[in-house]
Amino acid sequence: MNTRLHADRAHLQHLYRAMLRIRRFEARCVELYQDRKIRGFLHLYDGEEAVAVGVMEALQAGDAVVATYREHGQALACGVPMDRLMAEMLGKAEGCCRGRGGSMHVFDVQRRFFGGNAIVGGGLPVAAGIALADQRLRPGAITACFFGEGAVTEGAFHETMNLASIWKLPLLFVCENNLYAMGMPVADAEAQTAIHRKAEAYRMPSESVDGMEAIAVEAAAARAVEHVRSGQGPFFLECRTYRFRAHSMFDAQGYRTREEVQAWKDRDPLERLRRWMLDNHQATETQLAEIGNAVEQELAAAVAFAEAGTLEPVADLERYVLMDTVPQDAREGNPA
Ligand SMILES: Cc1ncc(C[n+]2csc(CCOP(=O)(O)OP(=O)(O)O)c2C)c(N)n1
Repeated sequence: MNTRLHADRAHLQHLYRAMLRIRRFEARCVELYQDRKIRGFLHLYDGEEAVAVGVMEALQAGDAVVATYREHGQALACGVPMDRLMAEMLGKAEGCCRGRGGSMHVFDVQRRFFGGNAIVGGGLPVAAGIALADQRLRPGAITACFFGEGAVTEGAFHETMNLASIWKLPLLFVCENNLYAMGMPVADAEAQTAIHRKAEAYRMPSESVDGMEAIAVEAAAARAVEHVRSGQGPFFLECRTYRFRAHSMFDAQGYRTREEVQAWKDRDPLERLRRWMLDNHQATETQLAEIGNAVEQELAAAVAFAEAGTLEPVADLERYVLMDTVPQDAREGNPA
């Protein structure tokens, strides 16, 4: 906990608020899902909030972020407004992707938040492309790419690591190692379970950090970002974390014991930070209650905004579909 001593109380409270926004947003999503207002898949980030919040604190405006289908936390921490995100969850035209992305494909070009990707490992080559473009067109900007440890079994991961290293791309790899890829324990899928050591094969520096502690993640991410931004090439940051809920909304969770889940819940990043701030006089119960109230108000307004939003007519279904831009000849299979 030493690193925390270097952070001032306003910053600690800011981190707490950022994590609480994510936790409460998703808890409300569960209710909306049960009310069948959110449809499709819903992968929650419960327990992993310190990773998105800690890493995002180390980034700066103009940096790019690529995430996975478990990306509500990154989207909120990256600055996607909560009301636009909630409208997106409900499939409304007021959503950040006009309701066409939904939970798994949140996107916000203005904030350089480039998804949201349903394909495991799919964001990695995209992130390399963005980093390559930035290296030439926006010197100083870096890309942070979040992915689960399940993605490191994909070929795309190794191809991206290799090219990122060779081309010294301004790319921060952030592996959210929550120990399971759906029901697959990491030890059953990986010969090398110390995931950050994968970077050695690509001569890339790496670090493994306690992903249940926002300040520790922020400190490690700051070191990593400094390396990447200085032009020395990519960095691999493994954050050891845990998802408190099922993989998606429901699974039998036969792959882990209740005791294991409880042991990780005892390390809840929100509760740990709350307790630490109180014990060390970095916040009062009243201040924390005020933060909680403000988050509840923001959330209530976001839900009201989303519920009052518009469902686009079915006739508009093909609008924005790339196929519309393909010339008629090509569509019919005629060579151009
Ligand atoms: C290429 C590909 N293969 C398989 C799947 C099915 N799938 C969805 S999530 C998932 C597990 C991924 O685990 P991990 O990358 O560790 O992320 P986590 O869900 O733990 O955040 C799998 C195998 C997929 N979406 N894409």
